[in-house]
Amino acid sequence: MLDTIPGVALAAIGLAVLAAYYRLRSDRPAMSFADGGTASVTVGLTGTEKPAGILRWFTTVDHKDIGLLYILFGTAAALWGATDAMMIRTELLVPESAVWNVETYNAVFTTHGFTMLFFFVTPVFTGIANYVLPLLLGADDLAFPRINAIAFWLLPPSLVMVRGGLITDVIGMVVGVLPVDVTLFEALEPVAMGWTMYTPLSVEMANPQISVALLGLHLSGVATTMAAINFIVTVFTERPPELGWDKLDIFSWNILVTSALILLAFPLLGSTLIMLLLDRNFGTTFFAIEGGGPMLWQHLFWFFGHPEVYILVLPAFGLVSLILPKFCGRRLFGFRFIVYSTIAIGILSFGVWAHHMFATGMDPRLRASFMAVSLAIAIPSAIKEFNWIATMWNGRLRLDAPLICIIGAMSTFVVGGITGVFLASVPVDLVLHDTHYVVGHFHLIVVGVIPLAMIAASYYWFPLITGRMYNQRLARAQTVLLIIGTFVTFIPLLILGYMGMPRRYGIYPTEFITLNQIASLGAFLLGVSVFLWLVNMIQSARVGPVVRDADVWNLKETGQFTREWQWFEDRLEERRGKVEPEGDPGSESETTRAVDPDDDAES
Ligand code: HEM
Ligand SMILES: [Cu+2]
Repeated sequence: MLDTIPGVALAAIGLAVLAAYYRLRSDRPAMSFADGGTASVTVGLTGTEKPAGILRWFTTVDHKDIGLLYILFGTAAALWGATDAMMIRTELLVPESAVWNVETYNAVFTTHGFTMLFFFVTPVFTGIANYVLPLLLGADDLAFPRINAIAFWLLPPSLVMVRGGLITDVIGMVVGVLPVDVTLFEALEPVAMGWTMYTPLSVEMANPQISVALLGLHLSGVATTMAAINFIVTVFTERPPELGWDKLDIFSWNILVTSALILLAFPLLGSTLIMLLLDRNFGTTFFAIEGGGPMLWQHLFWFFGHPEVYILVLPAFGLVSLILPKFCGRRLFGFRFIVYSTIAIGILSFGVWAHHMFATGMDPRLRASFMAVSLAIAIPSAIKEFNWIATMWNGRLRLDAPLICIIGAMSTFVVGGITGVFLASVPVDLVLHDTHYVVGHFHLIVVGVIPLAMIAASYYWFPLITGRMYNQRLARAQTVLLIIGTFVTFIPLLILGYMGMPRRYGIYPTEFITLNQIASLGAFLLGVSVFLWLVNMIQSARVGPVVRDADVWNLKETGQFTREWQWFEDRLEERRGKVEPEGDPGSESETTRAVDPDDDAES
């Protein structure tokens, strides 16, 4: 008792100092960057106040800039994770371990998973939401612009920590030619435990880089949670009064539900990672046999892990629901039911985690109940699919690149989703668990639905973001190639799984060779397709034809010219000098200029 008193006193003094500091701060005249979304209204915060050049990107708190940073970061991470994927598929071209050694193979599928799930999918969706959600709501910015910036800037260091082993390996090799001690670099090997980090393996592997990676994942979880809180508060507090819940657009609805899932799931992952760190470094026994045992890890991990798969996919569903009607010339069929199904998926997703553990020898009665809930979650998913199809029914379809992406996403979701329903059935899962069937199932979604929805968004909003148009023929060809590549890569994996090929092995019996080679061919098609997308985006952002009419997609005709496009139109008109720019007289000189992609985020 006695020794706690100084601690409590210290804490009290600390709090008092903090309180005094904030009192003082709040007495000062209003800061130009108040953490409220109203900053731009009250102080006329325009782009001209941003520092020029590269400094702008390091100091920005503008949601559009941060959105672009997120998208760039996520794309870069995706390319890194895709390099891993190409390495995996190259090794699997031949049955023996001929290309990489087994350790490298194990490391590569581990970092592939981490990079794609934590540093590609969620950051890119956060970026898209950052850019368009305030525009869709009619808000000036997110509720906490600075927290937004902090959340983003935590991601690059966490990626470096998670992938550290490879980086230190390369540094070690380069520095190793000089007469210096490289033991530290060599000690940190790439992690090779699988993205699910199952104990006891993850506790007992000596590689210290594992602990660094766990800290990196923890940090990325903090960043993701901060972004989620920001979105939740924004949707609740930054909506204009006339925008009721029934009028909230479908993408914002999906981001709201996704953020709620993040808020409930990621802190749990964070605590679980800390327990693993303690077990590894401080002799605790959370996951030791005499403690909670390896099953405790699996329960905690999958209680996060299953909601995580919906955290990944719900924003994609949001984009499909938002973009699809624009190219069908009709309103989204069953808007309400799509919202309800999103919420239902969100709730149910916390009740199915043990379907990842059917093969562990858990109580059969528990297994049965998890099977029932897992089968039930297919219902809201199917409701979405039916509503999308009904939206297209009798619509006037315009097969522009965004719609082709969306149709592709709907198709891959049918196969990806239904294969999941099979897995949810205990007797089937006992046969297929840990085979390539599971890999095929989830990749049809994480490579089919998710990137296709992102690319649909990129083709849909590219003119709004850059003020320029891309090469539409190339875009259509790229999308078709991506859809073909997805099926060519992952349908063979489903069959390989049925044939009994286990996942996470770099070596396999020769009877599996043909299907593996087809899958690798598909993966290279995917690579080509992504390359074409990249070329189109970069080249068009630089020299694509300038957009002069904001109604790029003829949305006015069908009454679907939504807020973000209205914002774009206002901005174009402002630039043309039809409308006096508000507030800052400094921007008057810009009014006669054509749309310049370099100042896309200025007004
Ligand atoms: C239609 C609803 C779905 C059902 C019923 C379902 C069911 C399942 C089941 C039972 C497993 C475990 C298989 C095993 O390891 O033996 C599984 C694995 C997986 N599913 Fe699904 N799934 C569904 C949708 C999704 C979606 C939408 C995603 C992704 C966005 C997804 C991603 C995954 C992933 C990543 C794994 C593998 C995790 C791992 O072991 O590394 N699933 N699914
Ligand atoms: Cu699951």
